[in-house]
Amino acid sequence: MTSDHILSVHDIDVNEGQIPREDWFESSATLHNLRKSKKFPTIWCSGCGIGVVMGSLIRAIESLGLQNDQVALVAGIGCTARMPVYMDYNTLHTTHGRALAFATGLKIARPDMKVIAIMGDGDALAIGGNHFIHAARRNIGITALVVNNSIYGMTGGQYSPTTPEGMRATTAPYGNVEPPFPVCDLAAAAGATYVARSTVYHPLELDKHLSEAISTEGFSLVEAVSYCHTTYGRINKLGSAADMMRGLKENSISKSAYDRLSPEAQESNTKIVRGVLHKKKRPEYTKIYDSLVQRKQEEELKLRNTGRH
Ligand SMILES: Cc1ncc(C[n+]2csc(CCOP(=O)(O)OP(=O)(O)O)c2C)c(N)n1
Ligand code: SF4
Ligand SMILES: [Mg+2]
Repeated sequence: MTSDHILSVHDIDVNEGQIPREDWFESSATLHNLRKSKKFPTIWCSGCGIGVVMGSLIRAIESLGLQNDQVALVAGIGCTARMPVYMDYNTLHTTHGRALAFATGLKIARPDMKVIAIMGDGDALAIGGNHFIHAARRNIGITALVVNNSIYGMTGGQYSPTTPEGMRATTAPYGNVEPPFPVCDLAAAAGATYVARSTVYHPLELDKHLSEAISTEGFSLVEAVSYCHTTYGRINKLGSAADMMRGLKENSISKSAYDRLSPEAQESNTKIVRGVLHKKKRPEYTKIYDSLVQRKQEEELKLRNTGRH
């Protein structure tokens, strides 16, 4: 994404002198939350869906009226994991697969903060798979944002735990023989309290799911289904970024439409189901932990005061 591309997307005409170039990052709420011109252009290929998710995340945080310092974005390594580098919040760019491990430590130290772990499908579910299920099991108040492009984008298109069966990757030239992880089902089964999915063709849905997820007290997951036209798209002959974007429109169905299908049609559905897929109230980890520590401290104080310690 070049500077000029951002300007055109946001309908800012610098040529007509409306806004001096040095001020254009200040000219919209979304751009205002980017890390100024020194971090741009991004490393992303033109047309990649990751930028759409970044826009949604900023709008979701804005909609909740959070100050930038109340938010911490934590990421590992990957094209998706590069996102916090461009954003003007507290940010941690860590090691591959460890976003949730760092995010867990941060949330325990600063339970008042909104902690958001931004991960690719490989980051979250291959090398980081264990952290993922245990963060959900603990129900720690972190929002996991998984950008699922079905591939390891950054490293050149190796198959990932979400590559569909039969699809090709550089490490599966004859087609992938492994079944993919359904990340939303996995999170729900492991104990997450909010699970939702949409696609980069539907950014307004992503905005809504992200703001609901960030407001949730326990572990929340938003799966943002995206695409990688550069690796996965090319090797599977799926066309351009625009073709793959159109594919997300044609091959997805809202949860409400899915719910109206007959049981047989639901069983044979192959489309991506978009919507809130799971909600459950459970006590949040740092709250349980804090009240345990407080109880124990009060008990010790009582014992000390009665001279029995
Ligand atoms: C410990 C370790 N193992 C492997 C890598 C190489 N590596 C970097 S990113 C990546 C996969 C990225 O895929 P994904 O998480 O799906 O993100 P995407 O690039 O598709 O957004 C891998 C294997 C690494 N950096 N560190
Ligand atoms: S390699 Fe794929 S995932 Fe990475 S920026 Fe390019 S299109 Fe996006
Ligand atoms: Mg990926």
